[in-house]
Amino acid sequence: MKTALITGITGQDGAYLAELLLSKGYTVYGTYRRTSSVNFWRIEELGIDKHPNLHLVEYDLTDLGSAIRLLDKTEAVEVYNLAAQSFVGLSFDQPVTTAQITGLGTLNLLEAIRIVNPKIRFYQASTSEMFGKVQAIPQNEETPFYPRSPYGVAKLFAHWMTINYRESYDIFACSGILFNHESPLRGREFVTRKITDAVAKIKMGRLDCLELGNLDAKRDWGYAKEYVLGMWMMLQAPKPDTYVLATNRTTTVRDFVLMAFQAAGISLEFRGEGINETAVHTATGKTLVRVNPKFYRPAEVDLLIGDPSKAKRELGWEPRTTLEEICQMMVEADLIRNERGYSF
Ligand code: NDP
Ligand code: GDR
Repeated sequence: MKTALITGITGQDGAYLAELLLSKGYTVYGTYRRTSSVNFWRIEELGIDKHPNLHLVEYDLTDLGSAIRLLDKTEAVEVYNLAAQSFVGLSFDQPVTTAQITGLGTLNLLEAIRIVNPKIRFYQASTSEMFGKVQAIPQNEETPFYPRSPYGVAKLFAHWMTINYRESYDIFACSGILFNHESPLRGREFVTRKITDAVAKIKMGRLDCLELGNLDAKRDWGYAKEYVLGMWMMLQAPKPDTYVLATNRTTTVRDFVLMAFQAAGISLEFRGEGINETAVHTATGKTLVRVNPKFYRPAEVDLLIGDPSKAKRELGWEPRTTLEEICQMMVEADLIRNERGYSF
């Protein structure tokens, strides 16, 4: 059976992709970073951390030598590059680190592939953030890019490098332009999970009020488990290409807040405007959500909505789970975690 390498197995997508590939009989090498306390909670929650075909290997994206040794040692035939400094907000505070990890880190892997084995099939985790200040609605593979964050700029570099290595060296290098995808395994710094975790804490009386930034931002939110399947499908296609994965539906952060509280049986109503906007409990009048400008970004991506028709036509990929279902799943998972007294 095939051997695959996933960078960033400690992240949301890395965990789901590892689960998928193991279920297909792959041997999977998953990379993690050496830190003072490595966190494997996602693969533990999925129950795959002790799988005999899963091997965890230390790797830092910024080290070219490690990339070369990694490919040499694992003999992987498919490489999924999911590791990144992936938090847009942080990229404004740490633009250089973001460029080194998210941008140059990808180039290190592409170089390693060119040196070790150009027959490796490569997947690059590109993003709708590259569309930024959007030039068309909805966005597809032909839409011009206009990134609005150091993260988006770094990802755009990695995206074009992926295409450049495809065209220059005939490497089977795919770029998946994935729109936001969520799940109970989403990191708590991202807005959907921040909201569902807070809903659980408020419901249990452990938090009074949730503070958020821009409530008007619109995102095309899909289900992470379905998106990792799309990644795999890209690497099984007859030729390497670039694909958008999205749901073609967009929702404001404000509406996701309402949806999440509703999933926990709490009815809310928004009042006021701008930094004075709040959401109050319709029965008690208590303020449960307020705006804190500290969560605003120096430049914002106002509206994302993707057109996944190429992926449907050429790969047979389609999103199925609705945002309401994803939200319900996330709230339920956070209620259980908070009842148990721990939440990552
Ligand atoms: P996460 O933030 O959950 O995971 C990122 C992973 O990258 C973690 O395993 C992290 O390790 C690892 N990592 C960070 N820095 C380094 C480094 N220097 N060396 C090695 N590993 C590193 O991201 P997601 O799973 O949500 O996303 C996966 C990929 O897809 C990312 O590249 C992201 O930018 C991209 N993407 C995500 C979308 C989404 O909506 N989720 C949409 C479009 C693209 P550690 O645990 O140690 O921090
Ligand atoms: P995004 O996701 O930036 O789209 O990047 P995030 O969930 O961080 O933000 C979505 C929108 O919500 C607004 N927002 C807040 N965001 C956060 N994190 N915290 C808040 O309190 C808050 N209040 C409002 C943001 O301003 C933004 O408009 C994600 C990441 O997974 C990237 O790695 C990936 O490439 C893109 O999705 C597609």
